[in-house]
Amino acid sequence: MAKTARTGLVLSAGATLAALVSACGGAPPSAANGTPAGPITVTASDSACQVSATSAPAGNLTFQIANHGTKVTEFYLYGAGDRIMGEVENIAPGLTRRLIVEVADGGTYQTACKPGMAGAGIRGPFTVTGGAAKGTDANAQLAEAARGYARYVASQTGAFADETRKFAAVIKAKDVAAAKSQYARTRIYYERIEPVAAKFGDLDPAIDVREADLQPGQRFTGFHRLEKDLWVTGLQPDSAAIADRLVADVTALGQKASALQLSALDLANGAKSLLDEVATGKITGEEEAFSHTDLSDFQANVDGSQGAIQALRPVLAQRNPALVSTLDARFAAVQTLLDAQRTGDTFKLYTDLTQDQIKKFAASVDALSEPLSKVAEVVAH
Ligand SMILES: [Cu+2]
Repeated sequence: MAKTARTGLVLSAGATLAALVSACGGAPPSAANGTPAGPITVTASDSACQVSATSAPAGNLTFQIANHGTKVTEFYLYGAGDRIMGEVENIAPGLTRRLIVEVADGGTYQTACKPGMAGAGIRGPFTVTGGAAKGTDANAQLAEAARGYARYVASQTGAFADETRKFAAVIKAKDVAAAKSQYARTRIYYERIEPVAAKFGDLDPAIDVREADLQPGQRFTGFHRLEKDLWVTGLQPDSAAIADRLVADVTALGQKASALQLSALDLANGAKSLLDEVATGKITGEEEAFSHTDLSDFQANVDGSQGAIQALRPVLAQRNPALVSTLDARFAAVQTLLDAQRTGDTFKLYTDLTQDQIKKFAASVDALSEPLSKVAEVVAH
């Protein structure tokens, strides 16, 4: 739950983003715009990421990813500086998923599979030929940043709805062990885009309110209510109803998010407010009072912040390259500390951290917050 992020993003409803999002999943590529007939196939395993072509003409690119491995995987197309051009989350073993991504500019890109959904992934070079010359028009760059982030939000809300339905199903089946193991994993998609979610009035509290923050008369619903059921009180007579309501709220969130129009400035503010979330909620262990899975949320907030910055990267690189270098170094420093607390595909519990480790986390987050707070000014200039 964001105590501070509610004012973090100023969003206006509009049709632009909806149109863009549906375009990503829309018409199949045609030979007319120079895109090769048929998708580029990606064969993913636990140790390899075979892509059937390493170049394509600019336009709509279609990747078809088959997961032949044993771990859940993701597929990304990255631009310079790991800007996310498109991604598919959550490809379970045995499944095939499609990614259609519009790449307008020729240049050097990278494909990546992420077995286990962690780390930098298995990378390969990918060249896009032709297309528009690299635009230096400031407004075009800012608009592309907003579009890039819109793609990110759409992929997160989609995966979030899928995972929440699975989480609700095991709650309703009274499978406490399965629900506990899915809890933190389900929440990461929310924590990555929480500043967006926080714009929709009562949805953020309904999905994510903490017990300690309940207002008089406010019903305790959402993830943290189920967290308490799973870890403290045991499943309650209304747990299934709470799970159903959560699915409905998460579905509503996805619909509302797809109709949003974001500006580049929204991205800058959102990136900063996600770090504020880390500082005020995760480093204190307040977010996950019962499960103590705070580091998983911490990682997701950092991912979300970095997602917004990656979308802004071409603008920032042109206007203030030193700021980009500082941001890269400080994101990397936070990530190094987080990586040190990984156990398997999750993290150590908050309650298992030493005071010294918590202090180091706090210092590295402060050090990252400082350059992040300058991004909005650079974007607005
Ligand atoms: Cu939260």
